[in-house]
Amino acid sequence: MPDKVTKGVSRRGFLGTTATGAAYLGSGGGKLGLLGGTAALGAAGATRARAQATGHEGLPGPGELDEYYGFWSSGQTGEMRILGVPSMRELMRVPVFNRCSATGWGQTNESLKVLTEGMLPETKEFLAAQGKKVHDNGDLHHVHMSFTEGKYDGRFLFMNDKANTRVARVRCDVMKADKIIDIPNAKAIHGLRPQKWPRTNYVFANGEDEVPMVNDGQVLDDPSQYVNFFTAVNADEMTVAWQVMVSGNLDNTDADYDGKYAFSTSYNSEMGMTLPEMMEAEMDHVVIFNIAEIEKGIAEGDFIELNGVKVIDGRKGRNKKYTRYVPIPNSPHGINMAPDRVHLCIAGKLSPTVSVLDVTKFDALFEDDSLDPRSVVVAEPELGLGPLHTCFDGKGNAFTTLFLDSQVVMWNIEDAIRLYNGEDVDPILNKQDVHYQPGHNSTSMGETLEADGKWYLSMNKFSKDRFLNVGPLKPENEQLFALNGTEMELLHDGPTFAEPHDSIIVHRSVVNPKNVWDRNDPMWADARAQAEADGIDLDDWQDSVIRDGDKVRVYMSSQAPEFSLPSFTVKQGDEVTVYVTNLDDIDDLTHGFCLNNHGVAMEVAPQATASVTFTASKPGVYWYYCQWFCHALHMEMRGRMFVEPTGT
Ligand code: RUQ
Ligand code: CUA
Repeated sequence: MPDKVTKGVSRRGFLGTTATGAAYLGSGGGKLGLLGGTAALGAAGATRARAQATGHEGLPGPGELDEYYGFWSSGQTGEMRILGVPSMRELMRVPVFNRCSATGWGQTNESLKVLTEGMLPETKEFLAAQGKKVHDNGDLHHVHMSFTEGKYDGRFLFMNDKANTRVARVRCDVMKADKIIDIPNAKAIHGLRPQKWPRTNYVFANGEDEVPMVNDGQVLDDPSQYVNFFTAVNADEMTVAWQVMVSGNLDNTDADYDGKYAFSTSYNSEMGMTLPEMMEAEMDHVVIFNIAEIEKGIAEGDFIELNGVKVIDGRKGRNKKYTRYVPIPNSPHGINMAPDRVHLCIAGKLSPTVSVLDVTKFDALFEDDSLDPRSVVVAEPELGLGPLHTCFDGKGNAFTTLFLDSQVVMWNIEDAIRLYNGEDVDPILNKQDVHYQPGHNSTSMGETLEADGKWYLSMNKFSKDRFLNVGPLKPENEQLFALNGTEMELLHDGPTFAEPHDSIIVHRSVVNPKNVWDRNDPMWADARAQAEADGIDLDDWQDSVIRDGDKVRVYMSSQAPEFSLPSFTVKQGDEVTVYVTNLDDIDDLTHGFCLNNHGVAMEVAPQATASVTFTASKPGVYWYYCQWFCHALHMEMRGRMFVEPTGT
């Protein structure tokens, strides 16, 4: 008997109102058609032209540098991207969870080490059964920088992989991932935020999907036995510090500016397994985690150990020391701490409201069991349909995306509190149409104590009719607004490939990457150690082909426009590792090593020593070449690998 399939679920029915229901269907909704693409594009184009003509201070001209770095997640592409803001020029793509053809990420020995070092044994076994070493996809939703005392400190960027339950760290000095870890017990890491105060000791990560506590197939369709995990990652060591078992699933997360609490939204407090079940309750919740109490509980042994991780029981009604559950309408999604250090804004998604919580009231909530958890709610303004995420200008105002309305609403937090207290005020300051269906938004430095209120970015899930038709798969769209008091001026409107999920906008004074690698960078430590073991001093160059049984190690250097080895010889069936050191010590002089018909290619940036391993299974002559354009004689930068047939 096939499983019963629930067909044709009417969201309209669940959402209550006709307008909401229709708009929720998104791409098919008539509402979108009503938003005049042509008129709006014309206005945006004119604005941009005007801004450029008048030399708007924010828009750098050709050759001029941007004032901000934008760090973008790419959703299902699995990479991190770097843009210049406000120009919105894409500057770099940093592969993290994805396989990258250009750089060899996912193939070089250096990247494979990063990708496999933090892997659980069960993942290794699983991948081996698929004939693979690593996952080559990821779903990177959230990128956030490390903090010191509530400000970005330019050390690391942290990010999640929802697809394969991982957390990664990117070094800001070289803009490469240096640690990727599997998170045990939890499934589908979604929300992720670093601790803001006193510094990023922890990175908090939400598990979105509920599964049996021991997920070995003994329990299957019995949701009463499903649990979910909130994880604290030790940010310095990139290991799991502890986990908290919770009720309901976990969506997004954030942390306060005092180092006391972290908090996560749950859209499925019902622990439902089907859409109707998940949408049953009018109220879901936010879970507040008391960090000091959890650390104390761990120290005192009040935990169970599960897959090597200390797990605290923070389920609803179990132990109010560790967690409190505050009811929030209705399937809440985004959770954003305001730079005023006090107000936490939780977007209602299926409720048109944003719930504002006062974090200074959380101490009392944990001290007094009898307090109504809702006593920490100080405002709940109705802002529009489908509120998803909120960001801040540092001047007491918030911006919330309205997915269903295809708008951003700018509102004042204090006015929302006065309204909640019965005063006759309208907290809404401005509403702007965006195109279309915004998810995340961000403001310059907006998630730090240095929020400067200069730029607002809307990351829109649909572009629909806004660009030339490129087939059934359309790009997404991003729109950048200049902020001036309560005015918002659209200055950029442009497509992005899957997907401008989330971003942070960081002042360039915080970020100082290197121009060339350090020869001794930890990234090349294994290669250098192997060279030393082979009697080769990489600083005093020797070209060498070392045979070690049926393993062959080939050492060569690259200096425009030549490889130091014009050819090398191996035998059929040898496992060959090629090490290339780029001796060029000049900005932007990257070489590559690409071996014909072997699926082998890697980037070798200035002063790097990159390596790649493959089996020379087919006899013949194979050219290798430099695949990063480096010199007028770049085409000539090539050499031959001779593979002798077995038996010669
Ligand atoms: S969540 S669109 Cu993956 Cu960032 Cu709200
Ligand atoms: Cu070296 Cu192209």
